[in-house]
Amino acid sequence: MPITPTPKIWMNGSLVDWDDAKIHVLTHTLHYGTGVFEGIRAYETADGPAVFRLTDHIVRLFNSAKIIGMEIPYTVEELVQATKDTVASTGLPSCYIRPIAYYGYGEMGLNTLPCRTEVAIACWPWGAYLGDDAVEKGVRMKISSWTRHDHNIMPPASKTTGNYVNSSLAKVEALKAGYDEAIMLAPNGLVAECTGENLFCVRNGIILTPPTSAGALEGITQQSVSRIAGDLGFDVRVDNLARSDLYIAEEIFVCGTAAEVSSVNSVDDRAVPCPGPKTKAIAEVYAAAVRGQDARYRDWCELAV
Ligand code: PPE
Repeated sequence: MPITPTPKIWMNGSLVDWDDAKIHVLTHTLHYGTGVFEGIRAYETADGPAVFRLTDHIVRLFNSAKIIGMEIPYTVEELVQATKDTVASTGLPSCYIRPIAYYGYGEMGLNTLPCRTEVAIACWPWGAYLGDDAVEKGVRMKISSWTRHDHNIMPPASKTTGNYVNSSLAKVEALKAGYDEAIMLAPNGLVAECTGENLFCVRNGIILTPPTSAGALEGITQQSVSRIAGDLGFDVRVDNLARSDLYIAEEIFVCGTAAEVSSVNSVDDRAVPCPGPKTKAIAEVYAAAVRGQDARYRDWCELAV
């Protein structure tokens, strides 16, 4: 998706002009995929732009870094404030936010110990990731021929930039085959997640979502949606899913910061009822929650100014 420039990008402690936010071609992370990143959204609320679960996202950035042994030379509070400053500097009521911590120019070779971590935070307007009517119409899914990372190959719990080669391979394969998105299975064959979303599946009235141990990212939308589903009175459980569970599901939806809540209308050409009533109810509450319109979830909205 094309990027629309905004005035400023936060880089290593200060806001610089969009066009000046540059790195050297010998930047370590460009060569080895040794960065960690986040995807966050700010939404328009009655009180101004609010960043959805900002602190939780920044904490996860630090956890991603810790998993790969990277030290971030800032505190969580500093990067929370830096994110707010970046959003405020755009003047936009809502936007997508991309913080990234990476090893910069100056060291080469696989030993990251001497590398210095740099941090940048950019934001720009970004629309619906899986299409504007992804709740109503749903998306066509294909089980990928690519396997999700094994925990001892690339830890899937860390949003490491290099991990996303796996996601890109699966995404492009699915698109070229005429599908909208791919579902990734773990090395043991159980359902992990999608290329950039967590997955939920309804079977026998119970809403199930795969655990981190199956290779799913600890999704912040996944957690939010689970809480919302519980508050709506639904039975929600973290449990393993086989691909056959997907083929006979009563409903499937996927969720993520970029994708929000999107229905699935088929998996490997087996139709899934869509839009399902539980999916619709959850998507509606989520859309209100992120915009600060539901008092139960107001503390998830962190005002940018
Ligand atoms: N799994 C993966 C692999 C993933 O990348 C994301 C977010 C999720 C699950 C959902 O996590 P959360 O956003 O905390 O609910 N994917 C981000 C990047 C997508 C991209 O194309 O880049 C996002 O949604 O921002």
